[in-house]
Amino acid sequence: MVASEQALVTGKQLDTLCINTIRTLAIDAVQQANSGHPGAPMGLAPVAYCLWQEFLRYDPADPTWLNRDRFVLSNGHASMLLYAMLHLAGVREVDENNQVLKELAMPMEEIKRFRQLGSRTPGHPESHITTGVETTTGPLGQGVGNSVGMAIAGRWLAANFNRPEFEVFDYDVYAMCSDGDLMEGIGGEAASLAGHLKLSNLCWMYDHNGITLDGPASWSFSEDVATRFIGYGWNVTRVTDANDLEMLARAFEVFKNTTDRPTLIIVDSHIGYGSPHKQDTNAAHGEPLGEDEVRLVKKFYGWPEDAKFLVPEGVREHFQDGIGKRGKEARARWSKMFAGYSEKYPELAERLHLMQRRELPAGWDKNLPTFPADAKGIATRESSGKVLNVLAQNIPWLIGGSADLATSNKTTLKFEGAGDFEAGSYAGRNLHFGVREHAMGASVNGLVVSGLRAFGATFFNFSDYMRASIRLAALMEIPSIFVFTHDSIGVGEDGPTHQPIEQLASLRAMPNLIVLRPGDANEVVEAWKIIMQLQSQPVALVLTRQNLPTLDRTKYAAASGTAKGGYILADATGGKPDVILIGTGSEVALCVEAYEKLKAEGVQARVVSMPSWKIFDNQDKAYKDSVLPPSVTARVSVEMAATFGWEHYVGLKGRKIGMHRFGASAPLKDLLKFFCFTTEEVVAEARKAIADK
Ligand SMILES: Cc1ncc(C[n+]2csc(CCOP(=O)(O)OP(=O)(O)O)c2C)c(N)n1
Ligand SMILES: [Mg+2]
Repeated sequence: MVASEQALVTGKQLDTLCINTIRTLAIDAVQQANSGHPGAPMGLAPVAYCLWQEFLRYDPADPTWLNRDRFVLSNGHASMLLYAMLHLAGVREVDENNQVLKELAMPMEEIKRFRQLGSRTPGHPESHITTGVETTTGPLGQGVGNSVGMAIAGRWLAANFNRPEFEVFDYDVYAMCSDGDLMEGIGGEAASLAGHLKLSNLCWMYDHNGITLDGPASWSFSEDVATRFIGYGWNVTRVTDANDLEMLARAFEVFKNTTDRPTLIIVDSHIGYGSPHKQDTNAAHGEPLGEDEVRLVKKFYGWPEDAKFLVPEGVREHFQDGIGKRGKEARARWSKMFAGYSEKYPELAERLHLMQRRELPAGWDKNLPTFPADAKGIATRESSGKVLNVLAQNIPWLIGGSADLATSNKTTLKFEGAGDFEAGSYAGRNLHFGVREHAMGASVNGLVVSGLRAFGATFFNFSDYMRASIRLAALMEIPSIFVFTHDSIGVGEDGPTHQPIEQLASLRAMPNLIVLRPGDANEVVEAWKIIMQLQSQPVALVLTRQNLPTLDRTKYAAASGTAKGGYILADATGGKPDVILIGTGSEVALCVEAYEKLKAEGVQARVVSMPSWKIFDNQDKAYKDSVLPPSVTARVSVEMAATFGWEHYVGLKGRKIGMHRFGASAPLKDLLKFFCFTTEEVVAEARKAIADK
């Protein structure tokens, strides 16, 4: 054997050693936790190894590097695969101030604490917990959805920040996914959007292992995925053996050389590779192997059977020589270039700095409108559109779009230079998500984790279609903006299919999501001010289709009270009400009308506008008691939605005017009468509340 052949063999042995280290770390962690999925990491270890070691442009010494390639594990149940990679690559920890620390993001102790309380190794990857996890995955399809937003962000950043001789952004986005990801509707929506936009910086690696949780994939999944993706406009290539590193490398080369479309790499793999039990496609696989089988598998890998959490000598060093060295050099080149860029374009560099810290530019709130009192008024979707257009001019990285309802949602950015984001023309600020609410939600999250402030809009009723993505934004602690218009039976003739009822209550139940339903145009301005200052909470901004009076703020309290979530809008003389009317959104004006009528009849009422329960709940007790004094038990809530939860504010004896059934198709004025959203009704309920107390 000549020397070069010898080196090749040793190299291959080292590759195998590294791959088996990934596998056995996953096996041991799952076994120790007695919970988790070892099979997918065992099958996919060579794919992750080849990608990270040969292609992924990532410096483990700086996981915050702006131009790093992104890796998404959409099949989040294979979380140990990602944790093993983070450990072996030696990725460093980043603190809450975005400072890179000396310590490892994924020390061995954390792998040993897989799935334990307070560990950095939760069952599914959570980006707010673990450095190096780019986005939270687990609900299948979300990760691939995020990856489209990340790829859009990559293209947008390049189009807006790159300058001749300064290629600040040219990163790629890799997403690993499974049968489940591609069965889920969101996966299809996201792939369709990515194909349409010709996002050639996007690569999905599909773990084609022929098995899902219940049994063979063929029980439920038989379409020709390759043909489907070709139909979406993707480049499709295939690796017929997940263990063939050369074939894998060729596939990644194909991706790198494809400049006009996203790439899908279909990888034929064996779940639980090396395990006699796991290769039986009828076997269940979302569980630990069991001690006996762990031994058998380790024997198959040529591994010491008793060793646990073993990282053989040379493995970490090999990663350092591969991804470590490549990443370090790439980042050093980039940093040098970026230093020159910062000198030549200090304003752009500063922008990137602000974006990374989720801060706002100076003057972000300048030129915001104030709306004069107007009885006829303006729909909150309309005033929101005006405010959004001002903010987007002040904040150059505020971008977004609608799921084919921009004209209705009033979210189009119309100022000069706003432009559209289209295939091949990636600088524009208006995204067109098409009728794909779920992929929109996931893409918005992908944009936000990439440093942009992004919004997605649709009818409030269709928030249900993207709820899983909203939930992940809340869990990830990212400030995604979801704009929902047509927020009640106020939709009118479109009828109950389009009239939200339970959406407010259900979104209010979601932890860390801010729900804001402003009551007039000036509350809309205040709502947007709150939204833009959020750094770790997503928002659902809930707006009307129909006009609402713009309240006279010289007569009633200032709209700035919105910042407290709920505030006294109109009060009884001496601040001693007999009854409190609480409304949100379109029902605030109704409460005010009832208040005036009660006042004329000599009844002391107070109106509380409560655009956000959560923000109100976060105020101190003294403030809350001043708005809703415990001694005043005669209370009425008014909201054109399910009343679920209002007892928290009106008390068990309080009265709740709301919707107790689905709506109906009719002109708005008929619906208001039919469902009792009239001044007379509110007055009558207020009187009953006083009588009941
Ligand atoms: C939206 C969603 N539904 C269901 C699950 C539960 N689940 C976890 S893995 C899995 C399917 C496993 O099959 P596949 O996607 O092919 O992954 P593999 O087992 O091959 O790794 C399911 C249904 C989930 N994580 N997300
Ligand atoms: Mg599968």
